[in-house]
Amino acid sequence: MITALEQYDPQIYELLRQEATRQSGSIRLIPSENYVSKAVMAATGSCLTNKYAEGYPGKRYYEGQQVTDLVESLARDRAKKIFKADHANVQPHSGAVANLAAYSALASPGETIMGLSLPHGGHLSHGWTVSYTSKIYNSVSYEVDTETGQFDFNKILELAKKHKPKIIISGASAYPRKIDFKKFGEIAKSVGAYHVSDIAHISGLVVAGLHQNPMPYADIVSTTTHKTLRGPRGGMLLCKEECAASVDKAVFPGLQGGPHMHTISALAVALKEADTPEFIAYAKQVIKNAKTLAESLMGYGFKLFTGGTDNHLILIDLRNKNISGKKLAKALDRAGIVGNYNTIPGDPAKPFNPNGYRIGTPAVTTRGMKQEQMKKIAEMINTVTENIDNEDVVAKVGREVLLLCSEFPVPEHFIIPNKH
Ligand code: DSN
Repeated sequence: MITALEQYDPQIYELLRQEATRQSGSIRLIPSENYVSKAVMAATGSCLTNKYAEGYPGKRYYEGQQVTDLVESLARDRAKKIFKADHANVQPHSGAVANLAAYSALASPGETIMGLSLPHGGHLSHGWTVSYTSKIYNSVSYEVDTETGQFDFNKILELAKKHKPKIIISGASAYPRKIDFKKFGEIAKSVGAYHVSDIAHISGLVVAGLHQNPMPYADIVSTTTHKTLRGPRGGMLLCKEECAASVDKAVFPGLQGGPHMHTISALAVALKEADTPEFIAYAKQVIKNAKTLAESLMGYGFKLFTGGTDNHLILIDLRNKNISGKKLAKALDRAGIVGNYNTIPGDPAKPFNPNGYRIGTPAVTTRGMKQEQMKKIAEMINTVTENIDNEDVVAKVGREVLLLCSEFPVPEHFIIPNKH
């Protein structure tokens, strides 16, 4: 397939080769990114990209579904098994669409939803002002306690009593600690609200049994499939039987047309991989690596939001270093260490120029890196931070990054040959 691409479209071939080189030659610390297996990649690039399959297994609007029905049923069954859910919808094209579908399954336009505010670690689609979710619904945001970094459940309950939301959303995109989904479920129940839990970041940790599974406490659980779960890019909804029909209707025909069957086949593969002892070992290592990276960074005087991590993610508060998140992110990127600048709860700096830097360990763990390499990565982050305007030092760290990467190769399908 790669040969065909090279022959027909050398420009795109060359760009993909460059991206493969970037992905294998850099330390990728964006906590929502990963490397999929060769099997997942093969299914993603399969003939199923040619097939329309509007509808669901056994009830489609096109013929020729002999194979697609079996593929989607397999994906659904595997998802139900590992997330302990009554029902799974594997069609959402992304996490944001999955979230919107969950809301529209439970609430009518104009009703109130309540989610974690974006600068406090929530996701845009949790009702943040610039998201369409806040135009359709009346959106109220709750926050974390900026001193402790914990959720103040008394305040969340107070807010819920005041605004009487139809839906309370739990879950986060930039939160380094465990989330008590049971408590969110109790609050939702006490005010007569539905509970939607977005576990996009941590779903791989949930299936590995390393984080509380919100399934018993939420009406609908939403996730992306490509973060710690290590599947193809997409979204998924899991729910109790009583929500199954409304969830399915909300995804199709409510928000989407034809599902991406090639992605669904790749998701089925990833879900099979996630149901193995090897996956549990990977997920445990993700957390061990994050803890070591966090401790090593603190040893260099970095201040971390909440003082550490319980999961795959670390949020560095750079205010004591007098460097903006963007400046550090760009300098580290030049050295081949790739994270993202991020807001810090309680810091008034705007999301486009915040004082935080967000990193995580899923991708480096998939490459086989362990605690020893996390200490080295912390040292390299510190060296760049201390020499932020010295391009010679940044370039020297870049050479160390390449050396480290060469010792931990990524899955072989990333190596696209350069014949030019
Ligand atoms: N944009 C994703 C992240 O990087 O956290 C959330 O979906």
